[in-house]
Amino acid sequence: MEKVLIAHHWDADGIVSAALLKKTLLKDVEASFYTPPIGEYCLEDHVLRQGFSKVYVLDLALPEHEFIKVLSAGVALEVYDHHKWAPSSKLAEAKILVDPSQPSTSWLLAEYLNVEKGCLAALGAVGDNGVNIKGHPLFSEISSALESCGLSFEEALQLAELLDMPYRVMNRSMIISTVRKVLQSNDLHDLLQDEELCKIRDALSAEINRVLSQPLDILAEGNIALLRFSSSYAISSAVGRQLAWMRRPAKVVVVINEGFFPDRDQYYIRLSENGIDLSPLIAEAKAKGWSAGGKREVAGIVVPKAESQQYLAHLLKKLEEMLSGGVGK
Ligand SMILES: [Mn+2]
Repeated sequence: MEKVLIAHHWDADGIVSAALLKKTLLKDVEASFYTPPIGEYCLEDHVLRQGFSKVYVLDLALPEHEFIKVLSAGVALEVYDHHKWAPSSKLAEAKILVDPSQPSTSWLLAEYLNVEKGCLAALGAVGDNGVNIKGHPLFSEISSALESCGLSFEEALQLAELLDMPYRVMNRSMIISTVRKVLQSNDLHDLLQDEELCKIRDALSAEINRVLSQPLDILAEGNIALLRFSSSYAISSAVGRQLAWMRRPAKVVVVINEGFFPDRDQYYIRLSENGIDLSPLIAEAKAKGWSAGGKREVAGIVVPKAESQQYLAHLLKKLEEMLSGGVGK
């Protein structure tokens, strides 16, 4: 029998997209599921040594060489994605469907595979966009898809949040077991009560509250708020967002998790209000060979512990300069 692999993103959209593809197009096909190491956009070499005749890649804008690797191994490739990228001619043999106008890969799948737009298709869109999906041109369709299986919008938000839990605690095998749970559940309401996922959600929110209760350092004449903490959970972005959006203690929030990696500190920088552009900080960190990402208003940078103290001083000075130069702009 033909054996195929479904490689998918680790988040809620990736999980429901994998389940949707298996349920529809691959109903009678033996399919294995795979998600890359969390935070890394790659397919590990062992993936191509398992005799799969085809690899499906969902919701993952991998670097092109990863896709070429699949084709060079003589394995057929199908890609479905809503991130913004354009396949080059080197991928001509593959079937590639990229449509950034779609709110999620799950919705794109339903659209292009011509299957019923139900809860799974809608959940990915809710997962990727959160409450902002309400402003999407397709929202009324998405909301009727949820209604068709009796999920309220609030329940869909909660469910999508739960489906993100395995990656939030960096548990890769739980991502795959969650795909199976989605496939096995007859009523998605049951997943709202899933003990394993709810336990993680509660532990994470308790941890976020613990961290948020710690005192902030207010620096640069009240323009920069700094929060250093130690947690084994990947919560710096959640903590930074809550501070910047809800509490707005300063123009810029700097959050540092010293407890996630043994050898590196996680920096998360977010603006509470517009005015400066953080992207030079990202470029600067990348030039040092550090892992860094983000955009104008948010930056995530992973700094080796040996250099962290020096970097923090540099960062604060640089932010202060940017803030004084950027006033009124
Ligand atoms: Mn997505």
